[in-house]
Amino acid sequence: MSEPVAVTPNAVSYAVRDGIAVLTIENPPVNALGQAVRAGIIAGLDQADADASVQAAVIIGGGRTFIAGADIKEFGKPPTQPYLPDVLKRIEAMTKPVVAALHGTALGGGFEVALTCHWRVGIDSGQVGLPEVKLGLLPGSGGTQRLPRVVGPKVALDMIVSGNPIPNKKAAELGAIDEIVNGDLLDGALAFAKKVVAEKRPLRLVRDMNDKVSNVDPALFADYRKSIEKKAKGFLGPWRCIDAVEIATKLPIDDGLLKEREFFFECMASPQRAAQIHAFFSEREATKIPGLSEDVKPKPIKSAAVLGAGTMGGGIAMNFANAGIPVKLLDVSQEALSKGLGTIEKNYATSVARGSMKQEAMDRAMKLISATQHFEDIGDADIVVEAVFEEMGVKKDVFGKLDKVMKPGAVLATNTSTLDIDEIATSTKRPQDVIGTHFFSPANVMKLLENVRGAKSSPETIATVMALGKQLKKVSVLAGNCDGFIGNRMLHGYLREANFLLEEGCSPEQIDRALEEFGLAMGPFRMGDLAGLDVGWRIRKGKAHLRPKDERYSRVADRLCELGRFGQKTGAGFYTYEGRDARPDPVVKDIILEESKAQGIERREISDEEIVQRCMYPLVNEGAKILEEGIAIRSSDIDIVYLFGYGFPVYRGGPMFWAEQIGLDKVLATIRGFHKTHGKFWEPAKLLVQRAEAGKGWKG
Ligand code: T1G
Repeated sequence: MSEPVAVTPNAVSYAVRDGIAVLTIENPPVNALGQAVRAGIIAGLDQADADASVQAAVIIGGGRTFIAGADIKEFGKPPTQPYLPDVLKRIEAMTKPVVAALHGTALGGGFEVALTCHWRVGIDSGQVGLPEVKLGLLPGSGGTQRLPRVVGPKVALDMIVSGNPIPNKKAAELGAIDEIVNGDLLDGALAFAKKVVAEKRPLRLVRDMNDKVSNVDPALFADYRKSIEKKAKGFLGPWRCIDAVEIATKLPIDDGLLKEREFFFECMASPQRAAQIHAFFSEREATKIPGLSEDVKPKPIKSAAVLGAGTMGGGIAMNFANAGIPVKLLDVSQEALSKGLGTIEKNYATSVARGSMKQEAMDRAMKLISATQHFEDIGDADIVVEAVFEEMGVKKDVFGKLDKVMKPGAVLATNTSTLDIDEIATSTKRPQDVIGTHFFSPANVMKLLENVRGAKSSPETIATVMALGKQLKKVSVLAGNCDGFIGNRMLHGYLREANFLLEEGCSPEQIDRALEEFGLAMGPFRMGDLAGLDVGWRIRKGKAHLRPKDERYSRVADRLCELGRFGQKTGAGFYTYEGRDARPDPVVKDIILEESKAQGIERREISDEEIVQRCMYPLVNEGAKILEEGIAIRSSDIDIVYLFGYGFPVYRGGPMFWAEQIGLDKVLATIRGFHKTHGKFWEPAKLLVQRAEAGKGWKG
């Protein structure tokens, strides 16, 4: 092979091996299609075309992956030439075969480059996909027009609307990859290119494959739109993805490409794209902990224990098993253990029945979960996560026992959702090993892991639980220690205002509907009925003595609980239930009217806009205080907590980002209005005032 020559510095190198040009993309970490890469591919293809000794070309990714997409960091900035469509046009104009060699994650524009090449080979372990919809976009460089021509419109819809990648093996079965290479990928790609040349195969372009996009039943798209109605509500991208794929079955490809580009720019200009890309980078930013130096190494977690075989404990144990980590579930009650293991097995069986998990994966996971009633059986675990009753006395007693049995250096984690980590740590002789790892229910489903540092949690312990989050495929955020940490602390204001609005004139269904229209997965009252109203009731009763006598307080939820109406689990809460079907209940309406009267409140018509502001702005105001106090490291961490733990719509980017898009000055003005009308709860956060009056966002 000739010495690789950098066609464009740090982007694409060019070499010739046995008459085949090899273009290697060198743009770590993921070979994103930045300007230099785009220019380098064109330059390399020009060189290959012009060199009579070159018979074909291979495009391959250097490092760990093929091209993983456009350079997202370029979005929102003025586009620079050559544009990606120019690169694709150059590939299609090649007079010699071009073979894409795929490994790692060939995603977005990367997969679009591959689909434009004449042939595609890949190694088994790689994946291909078009994840643009997750960024508020759609494949904007031919993906919606070429993929249906290769795999058919139905599979293309599944891939493009979900944004989920598929393994190269599956792609080969579907015809999107021509050969799976065993052994060295480059050798395989070169051999394939030589074979194509030797067989004098005519150059095959996807654009000329029209069989699979001809005579397609239009019902496919109507049905598809119906199938995503609930999940895609409020989003723009998924609907444009369907429109674009439908176009591929109606127009010649060049017209289709123009239409796709139009949809792409529409999505690119949408605030949803800005929000979803904010979420993409924020999720990664959240793992960066200032002050945690590079040389602090996380402790390896090769074994775990979970204390408490209840709903949370069982779900947490499943997370470890799913990550291939053996886990011991400890509960002093055999009955609780049997029930817990039964629930775990049922959860897995449901996933297998749904097709989201293979039976062998379930069997593997179940084998990794063992049960015990004895503390001494868990002492050798690298981490123990406590998930017992949410009461400080019980927690401290359990941590005292853990302090005695766990091996030195084991991480002692608590799943508490609000209690003081430092106080729990006082019941051990090793506060440096104590930390909060707050999972969200259902723990085996919700992605958020809110890690909570105690005053004495060591850097190593912090680094270990942050790395554990990645191992468990969670999205981790580090919070400081305060009542409610980040998420639940912000939730107080949200729930307080929702209940006040009931007394001021709203019904539970009006508030739930307004907030679900806003984009929340579930409104506060349906959510309360689902989670169980007794949980909050117990916490409020525990804090009643702290509440100033003159402080406004809504008794609606307490009165429901006093009637034994805890929500779905008792068949009635804010709604009555036939199965999961929630129906408004006149009993609740009467209680609300009585409470309005008791509070001397004149009920009034309340707009959906006021409902959204009254319920969402407390998140922003409390978020600003959390930032001020250093409980959250950055505003985007707060967004991540709400996106991954509380069902905040990702197309709004999270409460803090959403407030910035409205304008902090406008948000502050409304909060000041509420402060005048509704009193002290609406005292604007100092940081909000400071940033709004400076005309700035949260950063910079
Ligand atoms: N552009 C710029 N930076 C990117 C990037 C991208 N496409 N993908 C990842 N990074 C950065 C990331 O921010 C992080 O930076 C580092 O790379 C490692 O990422 C035209 C318009 C590829 C599966 O949506 O899904 O093509 O924090 O921590 O866990 O139609 O990154 O180190 O500074 O995630 O191994 C479509 C997005 C773009 C793929 C690797 N492509 N990336 O996961 O590493 S739009 C995507 C991922 C497009 C076309 C359209 C993942 C990954 P830092 P990481 P990872």
